[in-house]
Amino acid sequence: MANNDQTKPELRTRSSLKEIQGIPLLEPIVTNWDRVEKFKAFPEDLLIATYPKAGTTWTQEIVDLILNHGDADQARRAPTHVRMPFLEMTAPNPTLSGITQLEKMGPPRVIKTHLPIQLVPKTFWDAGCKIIYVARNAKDNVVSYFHFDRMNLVQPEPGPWPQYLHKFMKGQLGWGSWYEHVKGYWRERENKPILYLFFEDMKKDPAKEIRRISEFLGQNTSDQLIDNIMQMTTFAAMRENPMANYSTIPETIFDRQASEFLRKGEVGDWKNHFSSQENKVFEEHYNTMMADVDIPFCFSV
Ligand code: PPS
Repeated sequence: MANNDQTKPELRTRSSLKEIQGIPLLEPIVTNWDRVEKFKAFPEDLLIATYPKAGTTWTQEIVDLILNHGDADQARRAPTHVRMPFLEMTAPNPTLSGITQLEKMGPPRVIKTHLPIQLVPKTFWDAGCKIIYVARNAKDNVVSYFHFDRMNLVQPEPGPWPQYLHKFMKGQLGWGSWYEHVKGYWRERENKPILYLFFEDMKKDPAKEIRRISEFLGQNTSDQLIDNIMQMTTFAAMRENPMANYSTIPETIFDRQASEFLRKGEVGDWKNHFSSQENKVFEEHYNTMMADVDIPFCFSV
């Protein structure tokens, strides 16, 4: 359809959600689910798994720099989603279709996924692939997701904030329940090769978390290199880096007038969004949902 309003990008049709094993996913992902199920992992592949908006891109950049020994030019060889494809994502544009990209790549591949642990294709476990899981506190996570859904014209319409928060609590957003997502990987972290990280720890002491990632990947990274990688992956540095800030995604998909992809990158921004009543209701529900685990989430630093 022609776009008569020159001030706004032409709106793409937002996807609806369909379910796989009770988990809501974008409809094109569900339509092409057999490709995800049949995917073949190499033992050298690394999976970076997160609930959406938990710090995926940041972790991807750190990993790519570690594997490339801090070579900034090498890490700028292509945008994030081309260097480290998004496994389950399917789109008409082949560079945005994870499996189409991955099938052209040899090992070792760094792969992004938002799938909850029970939907991770069995091939990753059979091949013994390492997995880095990043979790972010629920309140900041839902705020970040809300702004992302405002700007990503492929995601379902977020609607007003109060209803959006309700949907998050009910597990009705894309990729399902945050609560079950973080718990699923937490419970398996000692049985499987999973490094479980927290966004808030990365903010508090990035050098320490970069070192943990490096050791998990079996890399011998010097203190100097850790420091360089830390400088190259600050929020400010990544926001300026066109190969790490998703600025190559067209405005017809990412409406940057609505929000930036690298929006604030803070811990505690939820305080600017939750009313005191919302916070009270959320915490009661949170305590019930998280009563069966003791995951040390931190809501401010
Ligand atoms: S996605 O679409 O699920 O892959 O998004 P994801 O990358 O997981 O999450 C995006 C949020 O992470 C913030 N971000 C950072 N914070 C601090 N430092 C660095 N380097 C960094 N890079 C990305 C990004 O700003 C999003 O959070 P919000 O709170 O919306 O700003």
